[in-house]
Amino acid sequence: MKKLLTLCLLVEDGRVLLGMKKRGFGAGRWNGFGGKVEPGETIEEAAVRETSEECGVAIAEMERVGIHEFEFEKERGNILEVHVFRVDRWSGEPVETEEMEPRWFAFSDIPYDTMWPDDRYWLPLFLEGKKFRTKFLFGEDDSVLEQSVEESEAL
Ligand code: 6U4
Repeated sequence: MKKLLTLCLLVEDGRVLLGMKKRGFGAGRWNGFGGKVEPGETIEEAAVRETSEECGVAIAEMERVGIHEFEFEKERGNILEVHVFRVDRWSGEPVETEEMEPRWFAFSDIPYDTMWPDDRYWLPLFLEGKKFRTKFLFGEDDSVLEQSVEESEAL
């Protein structure tokens, strides 16, 4: 079984916007904005909706830059396919919501220790403007058991 999710990272002047997830899946970690694609919705529509719900900004321009396949050892065969978007233009200022507290981070000051453990493997590629496909297998405490990260123009 495969579940589709989105992950949006706003980028401006050598900084990236992350949100501290306040509840639900991934709570306590800095992450991009996003969530599940709902029935009847395109992946892009889901990315726009979730970013608006989670930090109040309306995306005007974005590009798909990566696709992750996440699998958890406890639930083999259940794949989370996460589509990653770099957001280059938007309207509105990021605001705190019930779900997320947004904050800008310099590319040189990414809080990897309080992020999903896979992020340190692929976020550097994102910050270099590269496109990528990844696969991660997570074990106990979301540790990374297996990983593959490939640069890929074809998404
Ligand atoms: P709802 O249904 O809103 O309660 P929620 O608990 O908010 O769900 P969800 O599914 O909306 O979570 O969003 C999960 C978000 O976390 C998506 O943007 C994808 C992202 N994500 C999930 N696993 C990740 C991982 N291993 N590394 C990462 N982001 C991940 O960087």
